[in-house]
Amino acid sequence: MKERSSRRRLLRLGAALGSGVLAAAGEETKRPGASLGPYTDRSPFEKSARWTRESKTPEAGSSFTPLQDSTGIMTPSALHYERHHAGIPPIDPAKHRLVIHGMVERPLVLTMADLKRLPSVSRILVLECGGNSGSEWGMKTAPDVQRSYGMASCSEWTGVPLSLVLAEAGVRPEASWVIAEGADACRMQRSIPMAKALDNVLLAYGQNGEALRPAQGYPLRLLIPGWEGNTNVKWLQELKVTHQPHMTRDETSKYTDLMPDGKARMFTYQMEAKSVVTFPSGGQSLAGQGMYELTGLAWSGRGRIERVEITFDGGKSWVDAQLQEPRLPIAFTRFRLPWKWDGREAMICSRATDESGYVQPSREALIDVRGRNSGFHFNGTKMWRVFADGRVTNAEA
Ligand SMILES: Nc1nc2c(c(=O)[nH]1)N[C@H]1C(S)=C(S)[C@@H](COP(=O)(O)O)O[C@H]1N2
Ligand SMILES: [Mo]
Repeated sequence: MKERSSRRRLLRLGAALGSGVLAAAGEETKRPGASLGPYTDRSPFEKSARWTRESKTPEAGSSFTPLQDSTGIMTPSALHYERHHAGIPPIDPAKHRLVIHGMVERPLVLTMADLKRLPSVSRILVLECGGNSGSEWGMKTAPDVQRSYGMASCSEWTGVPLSLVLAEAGVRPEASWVIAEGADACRMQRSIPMAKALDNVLLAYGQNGEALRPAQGYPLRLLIPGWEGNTNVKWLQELKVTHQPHMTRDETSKYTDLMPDGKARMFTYQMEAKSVVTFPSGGQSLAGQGMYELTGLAWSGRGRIERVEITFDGGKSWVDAQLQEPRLPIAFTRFRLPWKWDGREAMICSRATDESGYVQPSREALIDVRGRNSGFHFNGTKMWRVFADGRVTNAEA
């Protein structure tokens, strides 16, 4: 009882309960409400939405998950980020085929019905575009967490292990790569090393308890745990087994890292540990001093998140955040920390460590090593500045 009353005083929230408050709220809801529906939408009061980046052609755009509004670790399918190079193809699943050929003993043509008869697996996994946070390399960083870190989302994916289908086709011993191709207009292709293809890749048809969304690759996509989004070929129609990579557009001119010495890193598939504070974050504002819950998301392509540290003073001192269970490998991990804001300017940032011992670098340390030529694979930390009037911006603003 004592503890409860002291917590009350700490919060100082809410208006006093006067007569009429309950009665007024009651009037609108006394009549019968909306009826049942076959497929529901969220409350019309909820406005959280993807932000879409303008591109030269509308079918080659990206949309970003509103991480600032997210709760827990799952991304609703309707808010999953989208990235496509030639629009969303309208595919009838009854007509869709997956062809597996090349250096195999038994070439296969599989229907969706064939695939769904095979043993399946479900995994909660983060998917992140290799170009996520690309703006952080530049002098002018994006103003909020959605635009700077929002090309990452976390879903439960269901599908058939690729290793199972490859075993069925019988991979020849001299084969070392699988070339995946999408059925969209650009016929997007990526080369996947055989070791990864046989490890933990999914031919996914399910997302968050239902079929994939059209934007996510309906009816079939690759899901390559921990690897840059681009390799997760959507609308998957072909797997060609070969002895060399195809050096496709998206692994030569794009998704490579141009280093300061002019050489480019290629096939940098694995996404490194990353984290970002989602509250307080750029564009938000604090209502006044007192208690808040600082929160954010951390993830790593290498496995589990082991630790997230928070600084409030621009990196001079760090404290450990609480990690919400379950901490799944290669999934969003939610972190939280109760925070009493004293009304003074603060510089807030998170730093993640994954189970391999890898520590997320600061933006400055990353730019020191990799230069500024690269648009891809930015995993540096993100500093937010809280002003005395409660406004929050990125530190560079
Ligand atoms: N066929 C095909 N697959 C594709 C793409 C595409 O344009 N076509 N975009 C890739 C890129 S760049 C990313 S980041 C992810 C995005 O997946 P999502 O739209 O489900 O978030 O899909 C990848 N797979
Ligand atoms: Mo991407």
